[in-house]
Formats: sequence, C-alpha cells, structure tokens
Amino acid sequence: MQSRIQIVQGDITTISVDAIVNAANPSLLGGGGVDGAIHRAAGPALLAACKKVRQQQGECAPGHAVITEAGDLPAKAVVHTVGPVWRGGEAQEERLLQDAYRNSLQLVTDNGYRSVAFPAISTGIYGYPRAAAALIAFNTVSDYLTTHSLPEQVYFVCYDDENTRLYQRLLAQHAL
Ligand code: AR6
Repeated sequence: MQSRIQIVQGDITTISVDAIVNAANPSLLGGGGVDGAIHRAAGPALLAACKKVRQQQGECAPGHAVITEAGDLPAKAVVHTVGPVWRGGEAQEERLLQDAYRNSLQLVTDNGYRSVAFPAISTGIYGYPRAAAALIAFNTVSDYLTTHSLPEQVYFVCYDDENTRLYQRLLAQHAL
C-alpha cells in the first residue's frame, strides 16, 4: 500500500493538490520566503482574500491557521498558518509548531479536501532547527492521520537538499 505521506523536493507553488499550506506571519499580508513565493504566484486575489480574513478575525496568532481561496495557484485553497519564531526552545516553540500542523490539517479535513502540501514551517526566516522541526512535522502529521480519513494524502514539500534528506529518513523509519 502506498504511504499517505510523500516527500517531494521543489517549489510548493507549482504543486497540484487540493490545499497548500503557507508559512505566514500574524499579519497575513505576505512576507518573504515561501509566503512571498505563494503570494507572487497566486496574484492579487489571494492578498484580497487575506485582507478580508484579517478584517474579520484580526491577526493570526502563532499555532493558529486560516483558509482562503488560492487565486491563480493550481491548488484549490491556501491554508495560512503561523509557526513559532525560534527563541532557543524554552518559549513553547515545540507546542506551537505542533499546533500549526494540527490546526492546518483540521481545516483541510473540515473542508473535505483529500490532499495537502506542507512546507517546512518555521525552518527559514523563523530559525527553527531543521532536524527538530522535521521530526515534529512528521510525528504530528502521522498521529493526525491515524485518527482522520481526510486528508488521504499529505505531501511534505522540501525546498532544499537538507530538508529532503531529513524527511526521507523519517519516512523510511516510519515505513519499517
Ligand atoms: N516552496 C517550498 N518551500 C519553500 C519555498 C517554496 N517556494 N520557499 C522557501 N521554502 P520561510 P518561516 C522553504 O522563511 O521560517 C515570511 O516572511 C524554506 O527553505 O518561508 O516559517 C513570513 O511572512 C524553509 O525550509 O518560513 C514570515 O514572516 C521553509 O520554506 C516568516 O517568513 C520555511 O521558510 C515565516 O518564517
């Protein structure tokens, strides 16, 4: 049987899945890294949708997630979640990173989507150590999938070789 978790190396904006996850900031109004790439590829409709959510709900706190349309992206929806900024490990970073994955997955389930793609949340500008973040991402998603039938498929989209190696090792261990 094929695993419900797959590792892909590349640019998350090009992936055809029901929902892609954005590593956003609390303003929800765009930024650098994967957030910038997603807004550039999605066009102005995504920013307009984010502004609307922002007006209705205010800022998005770390660990929380919201869902919008996907503008010009091949995906149907974008889940915007805010990961923790790494402050040395004693500032609830692990719990907040787990929450970011779990709350994103819950929105995917609630909207009936079958596939979702995640970037390595918090491991760029927010500075979370990559190996620790990959382990949290992998375990949180695996645990969630054991108790939910949706999404059927989760893609971890790795932008660089280091993250790709880390996730592939975790998937290999998991499959044993
Ligand atoms: N596709 C997939 N992954 C990517 C892409 C891409 N196109 N571009 C970068 N990555 P980051 P964060 C990887 O910095 O650490 C923004 O300004 C990247 O290599 O995008 O959660 C927001 O507005 C890294 O492994 O997100 C926030 O202010 C991972 O995506 C802040 O950055 C996450 O890196 C969020 O920081």
